[in-house]
Amino acid sequence: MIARNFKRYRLAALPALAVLCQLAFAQAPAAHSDGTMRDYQTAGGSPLANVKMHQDINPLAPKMTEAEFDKAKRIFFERCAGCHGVLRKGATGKALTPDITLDKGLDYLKVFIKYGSAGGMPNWGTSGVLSDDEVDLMARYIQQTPPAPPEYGLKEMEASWKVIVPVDQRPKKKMNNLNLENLFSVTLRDAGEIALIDGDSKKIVSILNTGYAVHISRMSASGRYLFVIGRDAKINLIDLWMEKPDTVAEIKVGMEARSVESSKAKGYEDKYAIAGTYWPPQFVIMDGDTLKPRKIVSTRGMTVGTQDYHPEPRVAAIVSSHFNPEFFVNVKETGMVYSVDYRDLSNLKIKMIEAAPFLHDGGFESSHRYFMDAANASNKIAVIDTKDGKLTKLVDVGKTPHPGRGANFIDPKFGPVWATGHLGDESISLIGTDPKKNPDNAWKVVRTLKGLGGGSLFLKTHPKSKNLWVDTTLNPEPGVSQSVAVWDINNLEKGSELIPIGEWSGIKAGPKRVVQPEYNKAGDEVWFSVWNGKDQESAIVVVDDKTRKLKAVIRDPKLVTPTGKFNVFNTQHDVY
Ligand code: DHE
Repeated sequence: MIARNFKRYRLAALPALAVLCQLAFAQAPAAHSDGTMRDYQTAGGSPLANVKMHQDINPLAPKMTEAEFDKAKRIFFERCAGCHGVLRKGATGKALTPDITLDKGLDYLKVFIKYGSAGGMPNWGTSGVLSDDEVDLMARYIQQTPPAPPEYGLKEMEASWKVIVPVDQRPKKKMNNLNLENLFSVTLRDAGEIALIDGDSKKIVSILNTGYAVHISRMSASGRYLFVIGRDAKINLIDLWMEKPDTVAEIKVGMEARSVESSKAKGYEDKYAIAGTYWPPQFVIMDGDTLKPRKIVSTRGMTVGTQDYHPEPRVAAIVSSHFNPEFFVNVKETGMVYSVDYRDLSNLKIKMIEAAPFLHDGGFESSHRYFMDAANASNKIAVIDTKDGKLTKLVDVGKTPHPGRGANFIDPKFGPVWATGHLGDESISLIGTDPKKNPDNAWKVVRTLKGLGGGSLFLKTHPKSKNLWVDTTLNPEPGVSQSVAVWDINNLEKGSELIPIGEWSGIKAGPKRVVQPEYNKAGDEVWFSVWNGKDQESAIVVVDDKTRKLKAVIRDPKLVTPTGKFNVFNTQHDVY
């Protein structure tokens, strides 16, 4: 019965996207069986009698073997911690501590895990990611006292740190014939690799091993070094000047991470790198050419507004100021942006800028002065002035903004704008960004476009383009998630055109979710990932930006689950 009720709430089957859950436990079914839980806990004659059991300090926690506990712990950290937090105290997903979960009971939890919810909890069971046994395992696991993962400090970082090619043995000049400025670093998510693809020939130059479920790539100021970070917090430093670009140093900076960036201020080009971790909640500043860890800073502290202590404020996006020798670090749960002055690491100066929880992703507006920073569950964009180091404005936008780095263009009516799409609704908010010449429009939503639907992850344009491209990767409708919408920025009233990128890929099977537009250096091509399951074929579809017609399809068995694509020049110079 409960199961039937839940079917109407469930999300469509989007297995690989399930990591992007937003709000777990949003819709609560009333019934659950205390009896089931009791029977479960007191079951006699169990075949587990001789098996080593996990000991929970709470006697009400359902029984688990040690092996089950370890397996569930691994699944939790891989699939669930991203939304519910490592300590299960809640983040973008609801808290899952035993005081809550024991009360909900096993049946309730199983249904929720299996079918998901309209609030954004993925349907782990019906999408085929978890078997019924695993759903049962996870429902028992989240009633246990959360195991605290270990801390991870300088000793652990240094133990993992490897300089594979010392600086003095690296090339003194570029040793290959690649057009580096038009090279793309492509995340091969489930392979734990990146593909370097030549933007001119569309050929794969090489595939490099990186961290687990690799997440983003960022460029050093000079355009020589590429930084890639995995969810396991492993960073690869890749030297693009080598005859065959390869990893020259690596380090693991924690247990779970999403962000890496490098110093871009004048006089500090390529000097430092910074990485933020989800666990432990901290960031580390490293030498830019070797990744030697220099300074670790914890982000545990008080939340903005209520000033309650948060034990696990994760580090999300980090941007590097173009004005001052400073990094701007999103401390997600406390809703603070730290501006970290890296001039003197021994006497580190950090300014804590109050924004709003839960800070996730964002990018610069076109002058590169203001960091447009999405506080996703607050439905706000925090405008951070990176020159003066303060909050300029909190702008209300649609439900759960998710801009990636956003899109900058000139709105014919309102002047320069920066745009974000939303996970939670179909709107695209355009915010005025020119306080000097268009002060009346600055830091306001001046226009709202109607996209294809909710579930948008990324949008993009280019200074040379007249198009705004918006994906809807997480939309439950396959026709929508496999397409993108494109607007003429000089005629926004006309509405969007739907481009069937998934179909254009020529791939027949699979969910073919289309994700993340990215331009080439010239700004005349836009690349999309057609993201299929790990064992299915995926592709990259290249569209001629002017004609909006198909230009090329990159298909190769080595392109396993391509997602993010990072053009070297655009990433290096924050062009988007
Ligand atoms: Fe991302 C950027 C966190 C799931 C693809 N992602 C980011 C950033 C953060 C983040 C904090 C900003 C980094 C920066 O700018 O320094 N992402 C998270 C999560 O916590 C989340 C929701 C869940 C998780 O378990 O990781 C998550 N992200 C995903 C995906 O499932 C995506 C779609 C596919 C994938 O490759 O894993 C995905 N995230 C991306 C991409 C960017 C990104 C492509 C960079 C966008 C850009 O243009 O800069």
